[in-house]
Amino acid sequence: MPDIEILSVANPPPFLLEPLQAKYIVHQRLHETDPAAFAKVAPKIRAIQASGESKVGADLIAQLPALEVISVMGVGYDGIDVAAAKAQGVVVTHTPDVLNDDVADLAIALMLAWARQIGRADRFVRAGEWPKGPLPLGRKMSGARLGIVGMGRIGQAIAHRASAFGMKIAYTARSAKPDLPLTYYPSAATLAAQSDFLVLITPGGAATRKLIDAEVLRALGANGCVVNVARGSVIDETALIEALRAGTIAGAALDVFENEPNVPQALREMDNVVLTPHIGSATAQTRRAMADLAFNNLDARLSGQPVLTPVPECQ
Ligand code: 8YV
Repeated sequence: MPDIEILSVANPPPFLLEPLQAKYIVHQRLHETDPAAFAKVAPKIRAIQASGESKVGADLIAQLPALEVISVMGVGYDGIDVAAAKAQGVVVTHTPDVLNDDVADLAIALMLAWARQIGRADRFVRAGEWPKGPLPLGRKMSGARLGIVGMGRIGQAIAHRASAFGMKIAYTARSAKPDLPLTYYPSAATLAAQSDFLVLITPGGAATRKLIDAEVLRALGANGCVVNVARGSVIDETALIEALRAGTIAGAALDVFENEPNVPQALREMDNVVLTPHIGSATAQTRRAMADLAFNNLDARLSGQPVLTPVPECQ
């Protein structure tokens, strides 16, 4: 069998990189580290291995005439130019479903962490503040109004968990889902006006860029908390910082940011904000399941088999 060359544009975990290297010649970020060497192998590259955060633009795709598949280890693929890939006959795959539980768990954890001040309480005890007096009171999450922006698989998993907390759940999405027993609002602003917690779990990309802007934050109001487990691009980060500063909203719990891994200093200094470093799917169990699916998608295509989980545009 001829040696097959692939390009990794991300930094895959060992449990993905090792099986790839066992079967293929893997050029690890060669396009960035050594463009001259990359130009020589580019005509032979048949697959790209990417992550949910990777950027694979039309310019890179155009340099790879033998490319057959872009396999994303992640459910989000907003950094991939799917139209350019399709135009060149390249299939794009991702890893849906296997991460639903973890991302939904984190959304609930962030809401609880913010409402019950877990981070602040932990810092309070460690700093020896307790003997001086009690921590200021937190907020009750059970029974509160939850608005979910995006009602796909993960949105539904969040709703399922939130119902166990007796939350009053509503959502917005591109269209209403009449089979769900939840209240639908046609826009993020109308949903925000009826929410205590506004959880974002909509795909990133041009269609949702800065969807959560100053107007939506005003609608959420002074008692509201915005929780982002989607993409940083979904919030206007400047408007968010301004709203947090001015008390237009009560707080935020954020797992994703506009310019990861850089988090604005203003957010890092605020006490009414909970911050995590994009860990929605970051458990050993789920990352392994994602890696297996990413490998199997890439391998299927290069073996002439149908891929397992193409992105919707490639189905
Ligand atoms: C990861 C993600 O960041 O699935 C996604 O869309 O954002 C994540 O789970 C990542 O792509 C893991 O490789």
